[in-house]
Amino acid sequence: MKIIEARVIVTSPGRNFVTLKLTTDEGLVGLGDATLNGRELAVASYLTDHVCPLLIGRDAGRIEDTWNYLYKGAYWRRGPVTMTSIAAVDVALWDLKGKAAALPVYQLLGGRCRDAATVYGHANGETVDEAVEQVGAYLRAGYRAVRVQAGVPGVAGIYGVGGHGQPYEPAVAGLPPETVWDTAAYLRHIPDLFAAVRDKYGFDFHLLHDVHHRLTPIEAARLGRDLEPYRLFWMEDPVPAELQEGFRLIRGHTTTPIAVGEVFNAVWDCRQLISEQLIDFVRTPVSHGGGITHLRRILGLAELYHVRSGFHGATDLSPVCLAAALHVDVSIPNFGLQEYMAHSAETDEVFPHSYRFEDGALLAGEEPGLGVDIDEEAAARYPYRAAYLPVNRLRDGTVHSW
Ligand code: GCO
Ligand code: MG
Repeated sequence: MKIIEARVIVTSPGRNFVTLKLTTDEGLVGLGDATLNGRELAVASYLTDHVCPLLIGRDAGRIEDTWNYLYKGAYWRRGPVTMTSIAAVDVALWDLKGKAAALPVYQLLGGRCRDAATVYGHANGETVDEAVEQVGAYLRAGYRAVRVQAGVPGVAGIYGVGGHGQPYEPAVAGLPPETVWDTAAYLRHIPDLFAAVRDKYGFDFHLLHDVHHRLTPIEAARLGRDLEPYRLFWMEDPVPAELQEGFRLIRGHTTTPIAVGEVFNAVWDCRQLISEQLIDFVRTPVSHGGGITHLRRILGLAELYHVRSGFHGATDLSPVCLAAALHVDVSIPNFGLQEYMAHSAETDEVFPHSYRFEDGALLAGEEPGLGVDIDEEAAARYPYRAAYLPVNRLRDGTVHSW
């Protein structure tokens, strides 16, 4: 089975998505998600200008070989643009292999280890009361794990809060907005948020929190300790993770589990974190981590060190990526938890899919391949709009991690 066409589709049904579509001489179509929030067109160009021409005439069945061809063949290694592009090709090839075999992708990955992937939803609020109320809504909807974010008094535009009960969407149309950050106020406020949630709903479900790369290791150690009474499932991205040994300091002070990796794109970004057992969950998404092929390598290493999966699943990863994540989730032995933010109705219209939410979990679906399609007519109705993630500053104007 040979690839005869490789095309990139950019669409913005509420937010931007980049999709690679491969067609074979047998008339089968494979899809890969190539969305990199705020840098979408760089990946679109990398694929269109430098990768698609290399795919024409290639045997669609040679997934591992194609991965190595694109990774080693570029000479320049890693980086989010390169690895997102390689991931899109890899995922589209797995989709094609499934369709050619008339099997859902998880069957090609060794078959089911579990029926469905337990997910966590996002509760948020400007105030503690609003956030607590939203946690209740998720529990009533059947979720067994909930991430909670809340506004911090005096700190406007904080990460993870949609405002007035709205779902949270980080990218903003136009040029990047700026937000303000106050570490001391945050560290004082967040333990009260979790005290209020546990006080109202008890301990019979999982709670999570995303620090979003804003603390130093010793500050993160303090927060991890202060949150211990509330038994979090994980504290996410407590510090920027370029300095992997920095996590030793956090680890030495707290038993709150740590999840890291949504900005990683290769096993080399987390090799030390995993092999020194400095983290508990790895969050690298299929679409930024070199696809199903490379992500399975990361999870294979992680399994040796008792590290489990916790794949990124924000709305800036398309339904194609979410479906691919689910096929990995149900087929690996060391699954932890899957993030799930439901996409908008417009996004679901552009990407019809067979995965579905049931009883706090997502079912991967039984269709051959990934079980996601793209409606190109609908996609054409939503042209690309420039949109960026915010830039963050301390009160004195210093640029800080967002
Ligand atoms: C998460 C993430 C997102 C990211 C977003 C950036 O845990 O879901 O931190 O909210 O900020 O995906 O594009
Ligand atoms: Mg996060």
